[in-house]
Amino acid sequence: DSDEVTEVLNYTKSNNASANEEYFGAAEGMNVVYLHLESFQTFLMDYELNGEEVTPFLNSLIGDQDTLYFDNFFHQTAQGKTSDAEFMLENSLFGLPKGSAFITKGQNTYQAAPAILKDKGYTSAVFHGNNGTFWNRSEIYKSFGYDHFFDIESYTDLSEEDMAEYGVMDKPFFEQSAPLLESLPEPFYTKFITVSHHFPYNIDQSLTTIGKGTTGDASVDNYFQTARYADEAIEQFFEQLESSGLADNTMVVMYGDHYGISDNHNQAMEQVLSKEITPIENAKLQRVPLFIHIPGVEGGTNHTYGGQIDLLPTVMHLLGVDTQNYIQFGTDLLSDEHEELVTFRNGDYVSPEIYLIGEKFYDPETGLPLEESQLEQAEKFQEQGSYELQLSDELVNGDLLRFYTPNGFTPIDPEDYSYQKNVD
Ligand code: GP9
Ligand code: MN
Repeated sequence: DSDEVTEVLNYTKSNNASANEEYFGAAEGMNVVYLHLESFQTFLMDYELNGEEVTPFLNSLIGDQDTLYFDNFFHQTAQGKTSDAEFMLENSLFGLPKGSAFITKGQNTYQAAPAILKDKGYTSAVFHGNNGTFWNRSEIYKSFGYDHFFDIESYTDLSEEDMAEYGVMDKPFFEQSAPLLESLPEPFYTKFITVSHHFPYNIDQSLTTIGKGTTGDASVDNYFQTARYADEAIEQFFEQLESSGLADNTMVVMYGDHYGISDNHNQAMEQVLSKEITPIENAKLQRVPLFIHIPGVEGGTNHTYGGQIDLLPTVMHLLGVDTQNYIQFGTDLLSDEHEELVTFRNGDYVSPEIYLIGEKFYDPETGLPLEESQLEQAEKFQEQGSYELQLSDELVNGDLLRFYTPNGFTPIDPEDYSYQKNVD
């Protein structure tokens, strides 16, 4: 009830990180495009397979003048995989410890990004070349306030070669999305969910431009080929943005959704990385790339520790939207007040100086158990993380946003939305 929501609100308010003046509003009024990079892990960035870059286009954006790149950004997903990543980035709420909130909590009240931006005049849309019902998207997107959902029905001109296991291959997907994107009124807030770089990473060999890995573990070896294909598809999308004239006024946010190679494949991964995969290395493998490309903003590599829960407040501040009255568990990655603590769904965490993995505290530099003198801080982080998970779960399980409407926010009625045939 309203007492419970007050406890949550008190916490998120006290945890709020105020915006960095240098970046607040840097993308104000711009279009937003999220590219959901299926199964991308940070180890791929700048990785060379037999002397060849796997992701040359994404690599070229690291150090690009308009692109911020975060190399200590972690996924925080659990069983809900892709849907957990989406849930966090739209709401800055944690996914549930079991199952997928997309499926079990699709009818809840949310104050998600599309709804927040609707009040600022934005139109919103998701593009995804799979069945709209997968992960219950066609329901929960209504509760998020998405105006349009372009699912497989919107992609008509397809040959067999254009299809991957989970939908349209990324190149035809982006190509056929272009006219749909260009037809949206500006400013728009959009998300493109890619699928071709998905486990077990099968791809028609005629579409590949790099060899396989040589570990003997098929999914690890194939992973490089579909990553290269996705990298080319992303480059194609950037070219489309240029040629449509949208590029100058569009912020592009790209994030890896979750690991692509699970720890069942660590033996092969030891060959790939030429090092032993200790618990600390395994935690570091949970890093996923985050790029924020904003025309006219000075880029560079940012080493801040952060996670998917932090993306929403970061993007909102870039758009010039104050977040302190919203219930969001993350904090702006660009704020001086951002706390570098990334809590995983199982209660483990990483931070620049302390990792908690399976009830053991480590010093990530040395790999050794933590010094006695740092235990107080380590336990403080642990308590903070578990309190956040607990509050987030109470909020989601109790559908508590029903009892709280932030000032200036117009509540969403899912009944106002229908995605059939995607016409108004
Ligand atoms: C399916 C796609 C894959 O539509 O988003 O989801 P995942 O299996 O990665 O959770
Ligand atoms: Mn996924």
